Amino acid sequence: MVILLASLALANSDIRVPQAPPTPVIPAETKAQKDKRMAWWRKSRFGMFIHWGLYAVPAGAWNGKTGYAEWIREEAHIPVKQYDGFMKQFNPVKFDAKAWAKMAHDAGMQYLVITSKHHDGFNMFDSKYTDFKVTNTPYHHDPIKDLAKAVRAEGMTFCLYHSIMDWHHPDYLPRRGWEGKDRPATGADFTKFVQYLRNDVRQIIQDYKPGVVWFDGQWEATWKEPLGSELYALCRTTDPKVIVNNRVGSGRDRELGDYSTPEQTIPATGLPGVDWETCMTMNDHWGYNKADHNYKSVKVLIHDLVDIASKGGNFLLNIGPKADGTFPPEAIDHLKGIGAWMKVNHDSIYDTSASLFDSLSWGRCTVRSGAKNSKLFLHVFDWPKDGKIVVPGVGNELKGARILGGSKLAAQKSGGNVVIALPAGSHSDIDTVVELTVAGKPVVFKSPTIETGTPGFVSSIDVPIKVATGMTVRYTTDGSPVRASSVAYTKPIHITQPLTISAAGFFNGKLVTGTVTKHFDKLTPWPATKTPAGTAGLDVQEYQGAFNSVSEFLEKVPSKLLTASQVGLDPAWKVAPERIGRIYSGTLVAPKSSLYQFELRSDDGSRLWIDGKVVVDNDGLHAPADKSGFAPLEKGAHTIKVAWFNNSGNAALGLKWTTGSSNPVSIPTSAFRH
Ligand code: FHN
Repeated sequence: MVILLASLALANSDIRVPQAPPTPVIPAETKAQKDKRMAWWRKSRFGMFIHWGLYAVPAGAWNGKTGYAEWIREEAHIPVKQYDGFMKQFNPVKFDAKAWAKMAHDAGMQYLVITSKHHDGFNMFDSKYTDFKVTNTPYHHDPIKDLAKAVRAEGMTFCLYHSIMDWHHPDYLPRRGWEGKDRPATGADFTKFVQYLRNDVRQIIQDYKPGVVWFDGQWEATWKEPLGSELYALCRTTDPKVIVNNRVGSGRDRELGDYSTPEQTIPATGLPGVDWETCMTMNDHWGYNKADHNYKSVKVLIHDLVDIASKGGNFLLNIGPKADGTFPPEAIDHLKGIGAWMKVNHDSIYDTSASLFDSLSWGRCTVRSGAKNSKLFLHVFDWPKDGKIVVPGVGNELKGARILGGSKLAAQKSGGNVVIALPAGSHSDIDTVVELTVAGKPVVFKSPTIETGTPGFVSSIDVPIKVATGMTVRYTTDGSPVRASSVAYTKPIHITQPLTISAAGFFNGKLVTGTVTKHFDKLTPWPATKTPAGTAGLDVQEYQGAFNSVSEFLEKVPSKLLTASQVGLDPAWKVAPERIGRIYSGTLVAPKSSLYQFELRSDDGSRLWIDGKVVVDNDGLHAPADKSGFAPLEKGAHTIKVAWFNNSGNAALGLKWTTGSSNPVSIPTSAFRH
């Protein structure tokens, strides 16, 4: 009997006697308390992400393929015992925690997030709850402990990434779809896994005191509420100061955690009102891939950092170290390049907030607001040809301007703008930062926006102008400058002849914004043909195949011919059809002569022709997305063709139209004839 128990224990090396502490409750917190807890993180703006684990041993290569990284066990279907064999090879003798911390610090990073456990389940720290850990490799040390000390010695905050999904623990469910007999789920008890996860997380917080616990792998069906809330509560009750990202919860139930984590993307307008951090790889992989030399340039990485900061976010930039404990040489080089720029310009990043301008033609803006003085950091990406940058709508008194690390500059008000002459001679081809100091908290008057995307009109158009509250917008329609004596905007401007609208904002009778202009042409409608007798609906040619673009089947022979009442998914389809292409064709009857806006929605790609001209191109492999285009049509019949395909996964197809500023609506079936 004793032998049997011993062998059972060895077989399940992850199992420890799980303690079952009471379910923690999320501690109450006022806004002021949360602001205090988040303060260091919000000021930091820039951190290093590190994905390091057993997957660095194969370094992305397996069975002749070289495109893998931290997902290699799943993607290459490596049986768990074979993958565990990498433990015997993991011996990062060149690992130098101080060197890693110094490289991060010198690059201008303020915090560092490293994987304590990724999806493969391997603990990169000395866990008390599993033998599948780094201290059981030939290395024997705990690199997390060493790195935590080194990072703090550099004055940075040490943080940990911990995956909820676990491809190793015998009680984690679901198994990988391909694992079958290799790892049967028989006897797996997910509640025991949850206890293991909680024990491990409590240990990493207690032993390493991370500033952030960065959860991930939260998307599988077994991880559902209240597990996320309870894990968040466990973190916050274990260390009330700890910050937890939003991937602690499945996201299906509600946004849990303290900040959002867009990945490999920068939200177009940031995420106003919430804390957020974009995480991004330097090349194409999170974990080390020895074949991946496709690194973004230092210029792109600095522009990403500035763009993110100008939208009020943090940038978490990833390194995937090698199995020997060194950074890839390209990563080292890029960190140095970023560090050289940060050495001069870090004041325009740390402790700044989002730009107050909608857009700036020459670059970005970050802001440090103060009661007495405020600083607008003007990031000049594109050096203006006339050597001047125009900053629209600044309402403050100007206190001075200078180039960070350089000379003073002359800044002057011109109408509602500030114009700053930049020095002649050489300048950074990445980002020259002008520090503009203004009196008091920054006041920026948003320029009015001419709210129509149409290129013109057929008979007439009513042009709305969006006005920021408290301002008066005045405009001209003859291209002349806008003055305090110009006409005040009170309702959409009705135009029947080609002209240019110029508009600007006034406050207390003074011009306080830049001037926006838009020209409207009178368009000749595409001639209609006589509406054919035909019947309602469209002809459809259907094609089979895994397409990546509509152009792959346009000239092909269709596998099926049918008809459809409109441009859209077949109502008979209960599930999204895959590996399919279609061409809908026939006549579209325009009820009046006008400029038509068409909105084409599709997943995957699509394209719309009217009278043989491409009006909307929404081609390519993508999730459901809308694209619009315009066509001036005479009343009557026009030819229409829509090509669409779905490669795999979800599908979507729809076509809407409008002739004015109202939202597009589905085209009635009566408008189609074939
Ligand atoms: O699956 C992981 C992936 O390996 C990597 O860790 C990224 C980084 O945020 N997160 C998941 C993919 O979203």
